[in-house]
Amino acid sequence: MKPLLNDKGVIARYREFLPFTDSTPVVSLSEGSTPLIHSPKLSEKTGAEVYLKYEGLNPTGSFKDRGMTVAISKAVEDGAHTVICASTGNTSAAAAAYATRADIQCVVILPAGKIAIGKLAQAYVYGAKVVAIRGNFDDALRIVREFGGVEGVGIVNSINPYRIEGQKTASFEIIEDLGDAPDIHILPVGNAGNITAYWKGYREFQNLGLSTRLPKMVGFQAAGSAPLFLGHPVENPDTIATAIRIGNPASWDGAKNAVSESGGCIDIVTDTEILDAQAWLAGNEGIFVEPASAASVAGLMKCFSNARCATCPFGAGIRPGAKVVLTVTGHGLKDTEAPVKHGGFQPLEADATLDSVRSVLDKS
Ligand code: AN7
Repeated sequence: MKPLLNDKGVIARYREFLPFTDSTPVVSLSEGSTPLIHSPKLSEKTGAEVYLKYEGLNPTGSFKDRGMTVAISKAVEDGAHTVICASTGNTSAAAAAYATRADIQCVVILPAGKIAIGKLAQAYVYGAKVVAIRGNFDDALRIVREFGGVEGVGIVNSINPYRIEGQKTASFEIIEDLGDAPDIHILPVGNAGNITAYWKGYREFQNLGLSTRLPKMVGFQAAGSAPLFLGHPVENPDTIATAIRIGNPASWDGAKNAVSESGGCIDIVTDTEILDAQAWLAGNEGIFVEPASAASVAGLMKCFSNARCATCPFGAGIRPGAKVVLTVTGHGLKDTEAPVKHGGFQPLEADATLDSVRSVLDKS
């Protein structure tokens, strides 16, 4: 039988831009190459040309797979028998899947009671050891850092630079799809690894002459978990968007640099704006993303409303026709409780006859 070709995935596509040698093993689930979907209704609403980078279509349902394929491959190369991470849910899902793929152990440290059920299920079914701590994500990451010196144990949070290396490939894909970098890139910010990675990717392709410009980087935090916006750590972060319920981001400096070097900003959206944007996107564009991801969409809408912040880097606003890319970071199916409750959904009830079904439909 012919060996399976490993010709898909972030490492296969972008190996020359990653810290790989010929002997680095490749642990991949064919992640990346996600669609950049034009959004006619967001474009119409804003006058900009809006695209969604739909990262929920990665193998474990979030952008974390891009960084994890690189981090786990390097961990295997370095002889790790176990990887460990703190997580609000998506990092742990990705770490568990890629560790299993590599035949190594995975330990995940999670804030008890604050992980969406779909993500928790992923950690279990992919075979991780799950430890729920009485504390928040920031406590979990502190504990993981304390594992740093243990022989054979690799940390796969985004404090591991290989995670950032993998995640920067999303910028490469966007440049290749659009033919150049967009004018503005909007994304949700939690631990701030992703905004750091995107900025790195955009700069690298520009330095290589593969794009001619750099986008302004605009990050949105949840109003109850907004340390970067406030300029200081938040001790008890809270938001319905549990993925970004983070009070002391590890890549604080990376986010600050991305924003100041690009001329962008960090702003906030409320939980209600997040849930409204999530429902709007699903109901208008047929794209279901998790609450944290909807922060991008809520943010774009805010940029075009009167609530736009006084220090808006775009002055009078984003110019008509500007190319705007929103990263929607995770799939909506990971966390269905909040949107179902928010929507107050109830089926129409009918007897099991055509007449009864037609009659309730007519009345609705
Ligand atoms: C869907 O899984 O931190 O600013 O532990 O899951 O790079 O942290 C998740 C973060 C946005 C924020 N959208 O990205 C974790 C974790 C979703 C996320 C973010 C996360 P960063």
